[in-house]
Amino acid sequence: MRKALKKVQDFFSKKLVFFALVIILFWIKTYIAYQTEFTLGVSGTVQNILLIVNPIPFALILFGIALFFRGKVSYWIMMVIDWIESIWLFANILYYREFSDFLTLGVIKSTGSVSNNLGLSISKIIRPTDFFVFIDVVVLTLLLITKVIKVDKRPVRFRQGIISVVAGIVLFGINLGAANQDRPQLLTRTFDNNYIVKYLGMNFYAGYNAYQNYKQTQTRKDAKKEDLNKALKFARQNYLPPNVQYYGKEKGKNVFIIHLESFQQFLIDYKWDGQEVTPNIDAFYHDQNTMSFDNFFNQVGQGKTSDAETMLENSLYGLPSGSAMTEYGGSNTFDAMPAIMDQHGYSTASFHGDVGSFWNRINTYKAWGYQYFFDKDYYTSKENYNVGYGLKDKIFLKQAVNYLQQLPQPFYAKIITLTNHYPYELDKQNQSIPKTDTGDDTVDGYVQTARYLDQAFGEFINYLKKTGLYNNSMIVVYGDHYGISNNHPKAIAQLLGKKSVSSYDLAMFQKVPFMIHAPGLKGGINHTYGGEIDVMPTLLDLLGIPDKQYLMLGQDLLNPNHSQTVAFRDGNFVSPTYSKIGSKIYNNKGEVVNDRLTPEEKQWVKGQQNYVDKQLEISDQIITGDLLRFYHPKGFKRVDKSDYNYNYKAGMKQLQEAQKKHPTSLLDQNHGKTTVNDFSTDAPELKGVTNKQLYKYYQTAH
Ligand code: GP9
Ligand code: MN
Repeated sequence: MRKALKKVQDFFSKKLVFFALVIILFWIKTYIAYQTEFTLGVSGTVQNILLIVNPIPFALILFGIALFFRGKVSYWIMMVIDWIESIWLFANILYYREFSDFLTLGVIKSTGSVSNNLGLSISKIIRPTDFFVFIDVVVLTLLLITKVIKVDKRPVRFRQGIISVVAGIVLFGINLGAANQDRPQLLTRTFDNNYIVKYLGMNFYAGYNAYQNYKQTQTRKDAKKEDLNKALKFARQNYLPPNVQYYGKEKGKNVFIIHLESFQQFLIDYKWDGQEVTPNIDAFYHDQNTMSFDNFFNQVGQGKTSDAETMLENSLYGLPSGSAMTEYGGSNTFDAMPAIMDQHGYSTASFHGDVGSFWNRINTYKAWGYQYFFDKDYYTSKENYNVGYGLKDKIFLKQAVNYLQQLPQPFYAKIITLTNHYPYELDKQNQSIPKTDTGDDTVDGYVQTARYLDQAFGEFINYLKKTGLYNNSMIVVYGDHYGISNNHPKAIAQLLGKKSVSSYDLAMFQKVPFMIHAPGLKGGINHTYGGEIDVMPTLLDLLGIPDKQYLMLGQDLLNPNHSQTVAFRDGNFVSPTYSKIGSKIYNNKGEVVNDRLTPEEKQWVKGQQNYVDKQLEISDQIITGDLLRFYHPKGFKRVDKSDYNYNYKAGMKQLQEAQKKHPTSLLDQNHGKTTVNDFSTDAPELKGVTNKQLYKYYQTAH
């Protein structure tokens, strides 16, 4: 018996065996944490394999360092690394539980941890089982201290270290390749910290985040107050006073921002298979109280939805690459629309059926001053309630109204739909129009999901009509960006009934709907050229909120002097007369006119290009330099991020208290009787499902 024990002891006292043991234990616990502590949204074989494999490469590299050292030192290096790793894992588990996101260096370093109330609530977050991540390090450390495991004193064999580190690097290369295959542009577009961890692991995430943080700190450090002054000068030069005809017309009304995912202007009145594809949105577009713009362009870059949100609520552009929300949303200062509305007596809320971490909304919204963020955690979600990124629109909206009815009025509510998203998949029972027949698989489903979105929109508008919200709200509806990318010119041509499409056609294909509906607002089609950057000043003017003091790069679309040159994120632009795409200049018939322009016209194009370049450059400086931290707009109170907590319980508590303080919610007006039954849906998934089963928090306040 003793002999056998001694044999075991000898075995584990070999350095390589101990090394392997450390790595295997580290690997297992990381994987357990992945599965039990984080919601990474893993689906499909590739993602599942990557999740298993991804802790290994960096473990080999980091622990491999120890193999270059001899005796005790080598062991202690392994243990120190293991402790650091375990603490990092532990800290993330706690942070994630409260904030549904991974820790960032910004949070740790800056006032972040304090301002996120982390210190205060740690005792509430922690669970005894969390300490499982320390079991292996504690045991291994004890075994070493008590010399049960003996230190292998043989000389260093460098080959071992080299093999471990090189194997780690090669494995990481393979991991990264496979990840990029499954989710192209994973790192350049910076979607979500969950994605980085899911695909590349906690260690890579730590390094990546440190790098991003370094980049941010550098540009931030270099930024000066003078840069702000330059930006202010530009904004003031381009500022347009409101149009008196519209100023304050919608003052005090509830505001809806309805975000139609991937919805393009060409879908308006579009017919396929002899049917209108989106009859509800079309009717809304043509309503006599809807002001509809038919030359309104999306201006997003890689940040897609997040860029659209950034523009709409800050009148600042997204970044040339990546997403401003993911890269700067958690650390920057903003003077955003929700905060402004809040300071004018509004409740502010964003509703979305995806996890809160996507596009870093959960952090960015705090900086923008959203009081509530009703993300996926607030809704009942079953397997068949979801498609793609999250809840199907009908099921999402049907549940969203439960929170909407509780918001003290007036409110500013942003409703972000999701189902009409690439790759436009929809289960059979929800399809109500045949696919198009271009033969391009990623295009042909578009009309089906657009139809689904349209029906969901229709159901929501019916709810607003039934409950009376329709009559005391300004309803803004817009498409965030293209649904069919320029990589499908043939299919696009077919959909548009053309032989082929030119670069000019593709630029025009970037139009998305922008509509403002309010009772009493004179409707009609407005042909002004404009884009997402212009929404904020337009809405503030309609709401009668003075906005001259804000640093906005867009202009009120309702001012007749509105600059109609619309910038794209890549520096191209379109306008009612001449458009510049790449090196070509087009007239409004889509003809290339580089050689036909008069010197004056050439000068004009050059002037517009300067304006566009300047606008984009200043926007980038504002964001990468965090310039708004130097700025204090008159009458605006800076947002304190620690005032916000979007976690379900905190949110519900806040909502209940708000209703007590301001009993002006729809629910209050309805004497506490829920209005959720006013939302009728034909969602097949909800057939026979009772309110009690569906609503996560049924009849909360009363
Ligand atoms: C995810 C959703 C989609 O939450 O908003 O973002 P997108 O891919 O369109 O940028
Ligand atoms: Mn989108």
